[in-house]
Formats: sequence, C-alpha cells, structure tokens
Amino acid sequence: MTDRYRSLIDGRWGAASDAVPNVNPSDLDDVVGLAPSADAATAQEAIAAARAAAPAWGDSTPETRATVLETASSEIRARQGELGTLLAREEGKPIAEATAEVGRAAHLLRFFAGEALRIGGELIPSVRPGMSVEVTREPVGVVGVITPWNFPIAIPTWKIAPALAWGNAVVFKPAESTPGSAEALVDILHRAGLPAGVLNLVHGSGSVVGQALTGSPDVDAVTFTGSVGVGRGVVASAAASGQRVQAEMGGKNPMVVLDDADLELAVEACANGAYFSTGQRCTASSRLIVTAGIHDRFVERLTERMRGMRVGHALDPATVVGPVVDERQLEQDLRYLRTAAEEGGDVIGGELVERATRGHFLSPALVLGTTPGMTINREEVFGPVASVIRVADYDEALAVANDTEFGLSAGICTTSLAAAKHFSRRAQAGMVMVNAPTAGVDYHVPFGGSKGSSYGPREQGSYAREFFSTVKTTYVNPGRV
Ligand code: UN1
Repeated sequence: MTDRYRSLIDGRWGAASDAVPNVNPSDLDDVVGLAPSADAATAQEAIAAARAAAPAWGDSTPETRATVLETASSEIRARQGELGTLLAREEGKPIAEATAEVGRAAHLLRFFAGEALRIGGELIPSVRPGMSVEVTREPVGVVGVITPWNFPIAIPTWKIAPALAWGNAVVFKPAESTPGSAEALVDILHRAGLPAGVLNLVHGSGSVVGQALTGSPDVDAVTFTGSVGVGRGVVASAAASGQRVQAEMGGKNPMVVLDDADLELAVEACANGAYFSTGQRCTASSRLIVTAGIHDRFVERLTERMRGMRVGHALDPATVVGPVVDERQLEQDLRYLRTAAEEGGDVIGGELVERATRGHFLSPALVLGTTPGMTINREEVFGPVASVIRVADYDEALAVANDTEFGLSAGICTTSLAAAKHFSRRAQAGMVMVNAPTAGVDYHVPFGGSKGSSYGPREQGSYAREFFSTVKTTYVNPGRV
C-alpha cells in the first residue's frame, strides 16, 4: 500500500503530490508513500498560521495542554504495532526496535503531559523594602522543529511535546526520507484537540523549508537534530535571525573497556551500542577503546557476536540488523571502510548482503588495529561500523576517549567503582554510561552533549523547559498594604 502524505497548515490538510517517494530500504520495490515538497510560500503560510495561533495556545490552561498530550499518548500506545510496522518499513529499523520507539513516543507524551501541569514559578522577597519579585515561565512563541530520519517518531515527539506543553505553537519539518511516522504523529496530535495552527506540518527539503524556518522573523526558536554540517548552518542562520536555537548533532562516542570488565557484559554493551539501529544513532558506540589485558579476548567474543547478528528485512522478526537507510548512506559507510583499510585498519565484516528483496543490506563491521588519528576514529560514519583502539591502561583510555571534537555520550565497562566515578567526572561528554551502551537513553532525563556534538540547552526531562520556555522577572511594589 502506498500512502499519500500531505502538509497540515492552520488545521487543514493540503494537497497530495508525488514529488518525493518514500522507499522501503529493506525492499526498494516497496514505495511506502509519496510526499509533497513544499515551496517557500507554503512554509511561510505555516509560519503565519503558527504565529496567529500562538497567543491563545500560550494562554490555554495547563489542563488543556496536558489533556491533548495525554490523549495523543493513549492513541499511540493503542496503535503501537501498526505504527511500529510503518516505522520499520520506512526507516529500516528491525520491527522490535521500531515498535519500542513508538512506545517511547507514547511515554514522552505522557511525561510532558505531566510537565504541563507542573509549570510553576518563584516568589522571592526583593532586596528593596515592601517589594517582591516573581519569576515566571512563559512560552517562547513559535518553534521550528527540524528532525532527522533515524528516530522518525521519538525525536519529533521529544521536541514537539515539550514545545506544546510550555504553550508554544510549532512548525514541524520532518526528514524527507521518513514522512510517514511524522505525519502519523501530527495527525494524532491534531485530532487529540489542538486548535488550528498550533501544530503545522510541512513536508519539504532543508534548503527550502528548513531555511524558511531559520530565516524567519516570525519564528522565535528552532530545535534541530541531524548532521554536524547541517546543524552548524542551522545554528548560524538561526542566530543571524535572532532566534533561540538548539542543535543536537553528531557523535564519535567512545566505549572504554578495562581489563577488570565483565567480558560478556562489555561485549553485549558494545554489540548493542555499535550495531543496533544499524549503527545509525548519534549515540552509537563507534570507538571501542580496550586495554591490553582484555583486548584479544574482547575482540574474539565481539567478532563472534557480530558475525551471529542476522542482517535482513526490518519486518522479519529474525532480523537483528536492518538495512542502511538509503544508497547515499550506504556509499558513505563503504567509503569509510575503504579509507580505514587504506590507512592500515584491519576490517572484519562490512560486506554487502543479498536477501530475498532488494535492500541496502550491509553486514556489521569491526575495524581492528586502529589508532586515534585515523579517519575512522575522527569522523562520524553513521552506519554499522565500530573500530577498536588498543591502549595500555585506563589513563591512556581516558585521553583517547576525549581526543575528539565530539562530546555526546561516553561509556566505560569496568567493575571498579573508582574508575567508573573518575571516568564519569573526566569524560568530556554530556552523557556517561557505566556498563551500558552509549546509546539507548531514558525519556525523562536530560539528553545532550558537549563540545561539537550539541549547541544550546538540553532536550528532554524537566530540563527541556530551558529551551521551550522563557523566564520573566516581575517586580511588584504593592504600595500600601
Ligand atoms: C538513543 O540513543 O536512545 O539522533 C537516542 C540520535 C539521537 C538520539 C539517540 N539524537 O541518534
């Protein structure tokens, strides 16, 4: 079945068009849907609709906003299997992971429904006699939401739900390769009771719709997740327009494995972190930094584990690693593997795999014998590829872990509390994982990185309010009381 996607502007669904086919990466003969590609004028209409709807939504009661989010959460939960299948079909994530991601969207909506009811302020005595100071939170206004294809329902939800909870209107531009999950989310939120114009969906390209958002004086804030290259452009353009901006970009996340680690646990954490979701996560464990005493045993077990991972169609329940999202990404993965070999790495796996359907199937790859300066350890691949760096001891492991322009997530596998605590303090990353994969985060705590990985305040959890609301300080002199 082929869907026809449409944009939603001011509460009305627009015209369908065949401009952009949404192709199933597990089966290139399966066209999941056809999406329009909006022009700049359509993006401006969406911005104008959001601008007009923002004041009333900002004045709506917390209960109104919580109820919309809660209603949407319930529908997503009830349709988890169907939406998981859609997600797996358009993105290529194995069905179990896709269904879990849909469940995560339901949890996120429920969490932010609660946050809407918890918006409060502070009353502080002034340093001046008789005066008091109120610190309150207000909506930012119109928020532009630009999201990637790799978490096509969870990432839009963790941006849109807090935007709505704190009373903002939204213009949402999803990734062009995953319009189906985005549209399902918007449809559900729209029918859950959002007034017209509060949430607008515009299918289109970054160069047209994305730039319309970052260049508009009527957009107050832009939240972006995607590649470093695009993210830096978004930050620069939004800043030039005087917008508040938040960007979550790449990672080259280290996973340190120390001699005293539980070997099986370390192998499992690395296999999950490196290869689940086909390695297409900004939080993927891509640099495995292993001390000399455990290196050979670790490599042997991880290689076995990796070779046992079934690569295949996302809807086949036996599949552990789904296809690479598209041809461009597949070429990028293969290019990085070639470069790794040319620079002296020993590449295991990383072969094209044939299945019953035509798909972008690539077996997981491990590059052994690498050094920190090699391209494979400097640049984000965004595929089922990890490299191993052998180090002498913990001190060298920590130095290598931090030897990167990125700083999203960093992991350590050890049974030493002292090493774990030291690493947690010294790792230059927004998130630290002890005896757990660098990827796969909770939905109710802050998410984000340091250094080149992130720009602006954290996403998710109650910390999301730093971006999605603005603080007002009111001085009140009551006169005579
Ligand atoms: C996760 O690892 O659970 O784009 C989430 C990404 C991240 C989300 C990762 N922003 O991969």
